[in-house]
Amino acid sequence: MRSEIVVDPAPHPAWLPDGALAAVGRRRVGLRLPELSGPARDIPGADPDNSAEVASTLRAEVDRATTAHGGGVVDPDDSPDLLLTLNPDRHGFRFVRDGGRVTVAASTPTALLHGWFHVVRLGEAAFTGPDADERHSPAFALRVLDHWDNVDVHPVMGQVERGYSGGSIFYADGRVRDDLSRVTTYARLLAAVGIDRVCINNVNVHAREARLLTDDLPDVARVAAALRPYGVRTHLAVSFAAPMTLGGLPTSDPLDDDVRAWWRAAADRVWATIPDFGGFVVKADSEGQPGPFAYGRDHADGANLLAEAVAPHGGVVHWRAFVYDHTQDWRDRSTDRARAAHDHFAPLDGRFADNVVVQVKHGPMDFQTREPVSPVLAAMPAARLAIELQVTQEYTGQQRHACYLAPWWSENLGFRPWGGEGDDGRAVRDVVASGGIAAVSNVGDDRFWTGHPLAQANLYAFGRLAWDPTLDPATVLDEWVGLTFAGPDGAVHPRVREVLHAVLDDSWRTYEAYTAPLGVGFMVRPGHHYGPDVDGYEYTPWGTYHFADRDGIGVDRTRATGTGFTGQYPAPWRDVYEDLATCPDELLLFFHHVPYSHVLHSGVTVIQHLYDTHFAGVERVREMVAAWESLADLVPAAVPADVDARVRERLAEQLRSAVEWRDQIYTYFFRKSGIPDAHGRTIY
Ligand code: GCW
Repeated sequence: MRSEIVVDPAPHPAWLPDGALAAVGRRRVGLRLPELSGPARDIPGADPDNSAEVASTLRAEVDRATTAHGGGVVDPDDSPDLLLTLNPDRHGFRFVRDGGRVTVAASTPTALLHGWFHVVRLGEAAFTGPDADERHSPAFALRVLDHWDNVDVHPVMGQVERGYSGGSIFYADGRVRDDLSRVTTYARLLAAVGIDRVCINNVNVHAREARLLTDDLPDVARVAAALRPYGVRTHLAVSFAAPMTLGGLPTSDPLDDDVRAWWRAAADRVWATIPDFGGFVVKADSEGQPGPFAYGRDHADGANLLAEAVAPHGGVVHWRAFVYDHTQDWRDRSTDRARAAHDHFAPLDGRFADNVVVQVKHGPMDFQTREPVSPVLAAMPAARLAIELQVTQEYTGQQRHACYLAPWWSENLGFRPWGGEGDDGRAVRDVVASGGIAAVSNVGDDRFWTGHPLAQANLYAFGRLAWDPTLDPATVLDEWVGLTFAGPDGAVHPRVREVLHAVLDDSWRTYEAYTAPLGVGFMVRPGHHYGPDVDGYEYTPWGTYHFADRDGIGVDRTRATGTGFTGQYPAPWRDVYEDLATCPDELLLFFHHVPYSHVLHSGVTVIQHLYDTHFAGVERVREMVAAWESLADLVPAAVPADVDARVRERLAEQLRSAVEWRDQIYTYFFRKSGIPDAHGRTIY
């Protein structure tokens, strides 16, 4: 039955198959959009919201849905089932249901488009149920997806750095693609979850990519034009050394007048070409990227230089706080990479211009499966901070493993840096309200967009949490299933729903169970970061060590005897993490070096926990495989055959890899410690 799989060459519809629009498409829809001026690009700067263009997208969306499903576009005064109307209103959109009729009102076409997709997401439920009057607006003003895409194929990192979904949707053959229709389809998917900004090139800006800012600006304008119909604005990652490498100046010193003038002129040209351009993203003095340190300046000097250049255009600068010494001597026990971002940035609080957003990775290390929340997020009250997440699964299975990350992100966003009592009980999501949220995209030119079809759920969830970080990850997953697996009539087979929850709800904890234990992190193969290698990074310059010896494991980051990292947290966490008695089990080895015999709060020893979780993790992967297998009779009626084939192939690899992780970790730590497993399982 499954042997003949016909693969559709068109990109997979992800969460917008035609069936997902059945409920709205069956209705009589009215649009009240006053005449809007011509496309913004004809009148530079005249209409940064691109009202006319997005409004015509909205009309086309309504036409497409109603034509497909038998509804129609009707006069807005002829009692439509759904009325979409532009109204001077506040931020976001208003949703009113009155006797089963729905009105969505917003002040801009982009907000109205988000409102339209809100109704799409609700499906039939939008039109049933009690009368309602709700306001919806995004929790974060800035919601950005960062692409680590290279124009040229990089000899080590390839077309997309940490990309696991084929090539780039923006670039091929060393240039911006001629056909950018797929970029517009991407923008549509993003609009459906409320994302409205995309940075289109890698933060590691190589020589070729640097030129996007100058010579290639017309091509960047084409990308911006492809994103614009869905209200998505374009950002560029730029090189701090650009005044020298592109401008021929003798310096990039942020306090040099010629350098300042160069950046102002560069920004003027960008906005003259792309009036709705968003801003610049910068990785400076990090992993070999140039930065202000070369001139004895600091990151505030560097960020403010660019901020000054983009300010006249209403632009923003996302300045990354991912700054640490990647040429560390592993023998040097006093240097702690976890401390670096706080050491560099906390003292600069108060010095960043208003249009600088300091973009902070969620954890102090590097997108690990488990880390504490970065203390920088609690240390810069005067700055606009953004939290940076990684949708691309560099350290979480590289889209070969199913690993639904929303529960992890949700924990980070809901974390209370002051413990819930101090500072009005604010959570990370409140701290970053003005700076927003950014994430590294997991999208490429793969048919399924994300390599693993189920990794689409991560992109969807990022968008939804960027809009409302209080959403429950299981509910978000349910929305994603409801849209993605909608049949032509909009319905999803209940078993598909059940199975996807069974496979994905706990998949992040499952991944954690069979990989590096108790927050210690890494243990991955150096370079590509896939698969286990316990000592892969142990004697390297990267600062990512576990310090396992025959007696114990973990990094002592206490104030009492370690690197003092715990002291970067405000109370109560500085003390909670410092003390073995209160440090949460899942972060134990991030903060403490303990003997293998140390007894966890859970009642088992560290070594027995490590043995047990690795076996349990593999068993859970087997259950995931079995759960997916149970859908076989629903292929292709309720699960497309090509999706099924790809998921099976990935699950088989996940199981193989999980077994490899289990056997290496288990064997390594038995050999190291000599402590037998209480359950006497096979050791190699
Ligand atoms: O996680 C690390 C990655 C690098 C990446 C870097 C960063 C773009 O291994 O590939 O570089 O983070 O966030 O800058």
